[in-house]
Amino acid sequence: MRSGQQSSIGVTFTVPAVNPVPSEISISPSSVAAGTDSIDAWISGTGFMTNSIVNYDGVAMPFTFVDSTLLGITLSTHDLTMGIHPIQVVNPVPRGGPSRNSLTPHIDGVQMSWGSSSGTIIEKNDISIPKWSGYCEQTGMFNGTITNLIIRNNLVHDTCRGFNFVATVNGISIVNNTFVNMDEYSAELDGDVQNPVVHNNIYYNITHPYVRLGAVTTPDVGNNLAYQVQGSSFPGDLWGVDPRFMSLSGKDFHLQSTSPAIDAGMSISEVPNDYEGNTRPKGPRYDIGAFEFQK
Ligand SMILES: [Ca+2]
Repeated sequence: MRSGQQSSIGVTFTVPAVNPVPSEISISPSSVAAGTDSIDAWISGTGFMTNSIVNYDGVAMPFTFVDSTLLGITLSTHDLTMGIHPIQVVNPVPRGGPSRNSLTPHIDGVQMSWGSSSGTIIEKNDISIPKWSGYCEQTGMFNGTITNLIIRNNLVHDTCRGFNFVATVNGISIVNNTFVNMDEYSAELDGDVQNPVVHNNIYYNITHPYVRLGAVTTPDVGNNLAYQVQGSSFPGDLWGVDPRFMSLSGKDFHLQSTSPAIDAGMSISEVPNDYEGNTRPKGPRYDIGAFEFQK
């Protein structure tokens, strides 16, 4: 070999840039109330790219790229059904791939949060939020300061968790509702709850006691009908008595003519009618549950 006399052909070996694996840390807001028409939501994380894919419920959707740590999406009524909606960000190859963690924002049946309210009535809703992939969803979430809330004539069924209070509450009436097939309490009264009233409700197949009383002052609970419910009775309860719905499997929670809930309720001036607007009482006394039996 004669050193220094040979030249080599130049070869370029390119190492391609590798896309990051995205990571999602949070979404804001993480939950909204059912019935919301449209909302802008923001996904925070790392490794986002202009040509990332954002999957919502497993389907790619348009998004706004702010920077590698923030993406925006717009959710419409079509997207905002009750329950859980997984969100995952996927980056293109080379490498890239799906985010290591995916977000599970959710829709509660009802939300009253982070403010103050007085004189609110929640009525005539049909709330059903089946457990999704082991996640226990809430019928309702209540924060803030709440005065004189009435929850009446609602149907809550096939839902994991009930009305959940982590609030300062003075005056709440949960009256003449029908709760069916729930995995947890129909109501959890935590926070600072004064003067709660729980009357005239039907509880059917609840795998917990029908109400959990946390830091509660002067509760007035009783005269409800409970069937296949854990725990023990409150004063005046019809305990272990089948309410005889028209069709449990068909989700028809009207009462049969032989129902023991008929004329078994207390008179409650806060409940002048039923789920369908029929005047209460029909017959001599109030019925228990969301439907007043119509002869
Ligand atoms: Ca009646």
